Amino acid sequence: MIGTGYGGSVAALRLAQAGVDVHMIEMGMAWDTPGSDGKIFCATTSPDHRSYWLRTRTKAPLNYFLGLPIDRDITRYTGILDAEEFGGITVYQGRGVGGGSLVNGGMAVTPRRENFGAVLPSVNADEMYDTYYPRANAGLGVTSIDQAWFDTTACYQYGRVGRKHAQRSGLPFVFVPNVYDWNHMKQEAAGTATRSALAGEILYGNNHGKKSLQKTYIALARATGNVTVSPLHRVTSVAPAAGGRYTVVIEQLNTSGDITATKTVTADRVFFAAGSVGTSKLLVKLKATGALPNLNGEIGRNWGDNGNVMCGRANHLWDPTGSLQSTIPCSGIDNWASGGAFAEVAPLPVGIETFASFYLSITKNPNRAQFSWNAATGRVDLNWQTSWKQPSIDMAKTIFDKINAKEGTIYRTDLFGVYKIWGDHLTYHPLGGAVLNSATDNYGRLTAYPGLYVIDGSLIPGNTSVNPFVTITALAERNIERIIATDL
Ligand code: FAE
Repeated sequence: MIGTGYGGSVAALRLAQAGVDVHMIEMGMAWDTPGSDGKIFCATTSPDHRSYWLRTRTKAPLNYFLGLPIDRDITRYTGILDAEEFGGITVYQGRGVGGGSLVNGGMAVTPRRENFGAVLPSVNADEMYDTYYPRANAGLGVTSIDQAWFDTTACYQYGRVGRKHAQRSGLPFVFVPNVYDWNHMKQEAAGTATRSALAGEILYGNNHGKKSLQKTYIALARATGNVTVSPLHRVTSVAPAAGGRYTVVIEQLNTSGDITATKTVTADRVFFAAGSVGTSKLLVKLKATGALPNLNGEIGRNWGDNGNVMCGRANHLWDPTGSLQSTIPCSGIDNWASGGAFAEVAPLPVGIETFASFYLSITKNPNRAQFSWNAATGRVDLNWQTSWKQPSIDMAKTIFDKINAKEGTIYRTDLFGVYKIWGDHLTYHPLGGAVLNSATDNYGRLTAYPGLYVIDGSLIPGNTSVNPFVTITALAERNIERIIATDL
């Protein structure tokens, strides 16, 4: 198993339960040991060496405040959040055992059924909604906020302002499920549990309360006794070996990112679960450099950013959003049907009153990019261009222009630079690059090479209409069930 995110964790658990010995290889750290401050993870407001993957300066997604840059120098370390830069976009990804579940907002959203045909056209929707989405939601520990508590707690004042503004403009406000333990959050608010969501923890990990994959699928997988996990190990090559097996080359890293050993193992089957970017980069390189030359021509294509775009709005002084904000989003504005945008009502947990409302929008951006091997640099490039975010901005404006007009408010221009409204330089939701029923068969098999599979976000062609990890998990549940039944 290459990678320990959603796809990798689901596949590891189900294979292990079927009696298969599974070796999970993860380039990031284990994240199971506290640092000198007694904490495993650092807070978003005070990033240290643990924050970023092999950087000497932080690269915060929201990188300005009041027009001033907020990034700071850090010691280079195998930190938890990778801000991977391509020509036209920075792709944020989790690094460590648990993948994106270590750093994400935990928003666990099942797409509306009427949108599913556009998300995964070759997949039977009845099976997904009857069996695999429920299985994924149960496995991830998804629950919803107690709405009576939402209505009264100080830490969701920003959510209530978001609701009021959406509803006053006639836009559909929705509550969104999450994997955070809501009882723990209530105790944080009451002062009876150590604060995590209420202490600004999120982007660089949550010390308490969040049910990351380490606590769900990976814990169950380890409990079978059939799973070994190797953190700080990075797969660099997979090639056919004798007897229908595969030779896998793995580099061991130290916490400075240096290679301390190179290991070669042989496997009966290899699952690419390195995430959309990780899997696409590996497959494109292996096809181009001759290790897996027969991979089909769709490898590396149909990559999208889930239409991510961010913005903030400046509220009136009578609409404070609160100095104490839970980092865990629990609501959104669903204008997908009429405007092509679904906006998370997101926190701005800086610890002071900002009078700002902040949003991450997921939009129906039709642009798709391609990964390609660059022989001159020995790297894989992605041809996404920043200007390709314009459709996303236009769709997000169907929500926020309307709210601003109704409220008599304006956009914040100090969060992404000086006089810059839109956070259009990034994505949290990379999807595609080895798309189902195109680069693979309809269950993720790389058919030119029996025993090689893709089982992560790279199977999904660029957009899920909502936050993606429930769909990645459900699709992995579907595919691994078929693979275990027919291929083992
Ligand atoms: P992923 O979770 O990225 O796991 C891949 C793993 O493979 C990583 O641990 C890598 O370190 C590892 N890896 C990569 N290359 C190699 C290699 N060569 N050798 C060994 N290991 C390797 O993949 N989604 C939601 O649904 N709701 C949210 O609220 C949400 N918030 C987010 C917030 C942030 C800041 C970010 C960055 C993402 C967020 N996401 C959210 C996206 C979500 O985390 C992402 O879609 C999934 O994690 C992708 O799952 P995969 O299994 O594809």
